Amino acid sequence: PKYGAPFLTFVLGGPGCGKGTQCAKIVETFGFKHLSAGDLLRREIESDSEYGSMILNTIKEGRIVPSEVTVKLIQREMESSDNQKFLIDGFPRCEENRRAFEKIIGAEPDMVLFFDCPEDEMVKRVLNRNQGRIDDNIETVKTRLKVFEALNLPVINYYAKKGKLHKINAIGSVDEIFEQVQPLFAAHKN
Ligand code: UP5
Ligand code: MG
Repeated sequence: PKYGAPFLTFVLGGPGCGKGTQCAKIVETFGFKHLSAGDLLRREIESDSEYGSMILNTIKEGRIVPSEVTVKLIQREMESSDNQKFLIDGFPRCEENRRAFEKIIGAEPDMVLFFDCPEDEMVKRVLNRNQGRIDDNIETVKTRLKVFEALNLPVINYYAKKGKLHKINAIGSVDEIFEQVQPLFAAHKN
C-alpha cells in the first residue's frame, strides 16, 4: 500500500529544449521516477498495442496522441512504481491533456518546470540528435514547434497563473541549466 499523495512535477518545453537531459540529472541527484510521455508512447509502438500504428502516425506528423491513451500509460507507470516522486516529461501538451490527467488521476502537479529555449536552438538540437527518431526531421520539427506554440503554451500560461510555474533559461551548457533546476528540488535532497 502507498501512503500519502505522490509528489508530481510536470516538465515542459518545446521539442529538443532539453527536458529528457535535465530529467536524467534530477533522477540522479534527487531520486525521482522519470516518466517521459514520448518514451512511453514510443515503447507502445514497439509492443503489440492496438494503438501502435495510430501512435506511430501521430508522432510522425508531430501531432498529439489522444489524451486517454497517454494518460492510461502514465497511470500504469505511476501505479506500478514504488517511488512516489514523479517527473512527468513532455505532458500535458494541450489543455485537453491537462484536463484528462486531472480527471483520470485526480491530481494536479505540485510544480511545473518550463525550459524556455529559442526555436533556432531547439531545431539545431533536434536535428543534431541522430538517434533515429522518426520525428527528428525538418518537416516534422516545424509541425512540432507550431503545435507547441498553439497548444502547449496555453497550458504553461495556465500554470503560471496558478503560481506553479518555474521558467528556466534553457540556453547554456547542461550543467549551467541544471544549476537553475537544482534549487527547485532542494526539499527533496536525499
Ligand atoms: N541537448 C540537451 N541539452 C543541451 C544543452 N544544454 N546544450 C546543447 N545540447 C543539448 O535534448 C535534445 C538534444 O539536445 C539531445 O541530443 C541532447 O543531448 C541535446 P533532449 O533532452 O532529448 O530534449 P527534449 O526536450 O527531451 O526533446 P524531445 O525531442 O524529446 O522533446 P519533444 O517534446 O519534442 O518529444 P517527446 O518525446 O516528448 O514527444 C514526441 C512526440 O510524441 C510528440 O511530438 C507527440 O507527437 C507525441 N506525444 C504526445 O502525443 N503526447 C504526449 O503526451 C507526449 C508526446
Ligand atoms: Mg524527450
